Amino acid sequence: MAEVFLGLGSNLGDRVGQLRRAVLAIEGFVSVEQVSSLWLTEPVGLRDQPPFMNVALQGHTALDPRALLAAMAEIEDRMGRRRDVPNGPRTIDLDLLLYEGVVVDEPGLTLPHPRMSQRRFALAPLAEIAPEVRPRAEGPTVAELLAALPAAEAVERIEHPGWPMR
Ligand code: PH2
Ligand code: MG
Ligand code: MG
Repeated sequence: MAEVFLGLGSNLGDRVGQLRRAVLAIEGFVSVEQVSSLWLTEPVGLRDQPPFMNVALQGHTALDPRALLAAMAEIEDRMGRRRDVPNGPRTIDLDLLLYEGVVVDEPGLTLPHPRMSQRRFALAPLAEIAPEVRPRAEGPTVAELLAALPAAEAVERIEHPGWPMR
């Protein structure tokens, strides 16, 4: 079993409900051990869209990275994710941030996630559950990456009656 870290985001419709549904679906193929708080985050990239809710989770899986990505994409499809606007609004976005020990850059598979080190909405939830993890063996920890980010887009940890899920 490999340890994996996923980032989840939603900025359309019932954001918390969709994040809950996504975690339940992910549990079909990842043994989920930790889920972060909910973070309310300012949109990055395409700025003129609703605020996101982002979370990170950690678990173990028997799937290899490509099979895991395919299973994640199937959940996105099932949950009505449309892919018309790059970086645009989405009901659910599931990103594979880290897969234990794998550093790779191939068509369709880049690990660690190529933009996670620049994104506060990915690092802030991840730092809650995995501050000491090093995305690259000799590189900085998640907490160090987060501390090194310029203060740009706003992120805020929020309390919500539907979170944590259990
Ligand atoms: N995802 C994007 C683009 N911009 N901004 C925030 N705050 N959160 C996201 O998850 C996000 C984003 C593309 O996947
Ligand atoms: Mg994403
Ligand atoms: Mg994505």
